[in-house]
Amino acid sequence: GEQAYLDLCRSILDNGTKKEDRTGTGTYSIFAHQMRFDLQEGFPLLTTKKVPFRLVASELLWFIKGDTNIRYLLANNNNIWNEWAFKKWIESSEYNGPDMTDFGNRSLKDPEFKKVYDVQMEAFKQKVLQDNTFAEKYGELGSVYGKQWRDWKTTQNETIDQLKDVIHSIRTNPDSRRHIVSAWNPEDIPNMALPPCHTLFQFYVADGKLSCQLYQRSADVFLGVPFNIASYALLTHLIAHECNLDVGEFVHTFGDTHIYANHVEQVKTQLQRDVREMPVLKFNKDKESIFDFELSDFELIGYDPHPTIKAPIAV
Ligand code: THF
Repeated sequence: GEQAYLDLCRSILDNGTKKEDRTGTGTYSIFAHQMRFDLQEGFPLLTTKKVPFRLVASELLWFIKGDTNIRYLLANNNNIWNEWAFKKWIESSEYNGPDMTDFGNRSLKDPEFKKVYDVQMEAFKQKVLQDNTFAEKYGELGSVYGKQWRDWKTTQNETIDQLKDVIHSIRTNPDSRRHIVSAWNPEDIPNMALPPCHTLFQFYVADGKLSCQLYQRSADVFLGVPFNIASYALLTHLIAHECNLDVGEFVHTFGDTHIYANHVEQVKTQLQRDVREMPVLKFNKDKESIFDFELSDFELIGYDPHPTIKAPIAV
């Protein structure tokens, strides 16, 4: 449960190697780790800080729809993917506003720049929401999760709907050892705003329960991982429901497991807090197919977390 997450944070702070990274922020990292969450014990949304479930759920519904355009997220007031679309926009030849090079790091260090950046980002968001042509071009993140899950293109130019197929295989052949969905499509990586961090997941059925294991190649332990745990837990609940199974375990396996240098103080704050009772997930069981769910179908009962801890996202 949550203690496994806190233990992981502690062990990275104690034993992590300082490395430089793509974003220029610097991280403390360890290589290869595994955590397990028994989904029968409750819904694994961290309680030692507030994790916005609404954002987790709308991001998952966006993946499930096969959508790769941030417009849907913006329409749901979800801003977690904005920076990656914005980056493509400011690097395009059509952008002629103020210089936004390295906007992530500069907006942290330079308050004057931050003001200019905020104006540009707000204008970008409004344009994606209001201008269809602009949204199609610049709201698009390319061949990210939704595309690979629902619309993987073969060399014969056929489409593979991995999510539909895996649900079919769980229902019809539960003992199969091939219940796999892969977001890692080497040929398509150049067309992605960001290569997938949660790379591949597998389901397993035993004793009427559905378990899921995720292999995550790169894990932002403070900001991303709490989202990722909740997201795959929710996905497991929905697929179990569609397949008339109970939920089993969510097993989270990691490659490069890191805490960004500018998240260390936040992690220390979180480690001083006591773990509270896990919430319980309720959802509209009248819906059968995972493709039919909307945000309003989900509800968390008894979520009483410690306050939010703010931290900058590395771009
Ligand atoms: N890039 C990095 N550096 N870390 C990631 O975790 C990550 N993701 C997705 C894509 N690129 C990544 C995006 N997921 C937040 C949470 C998840 C994200 C991106 C951002 C975040 O900032 N969460 C805040 C709340 C934000 C808000 O309220 O708008 C938080 O406090 O939890 C890994 O999948």
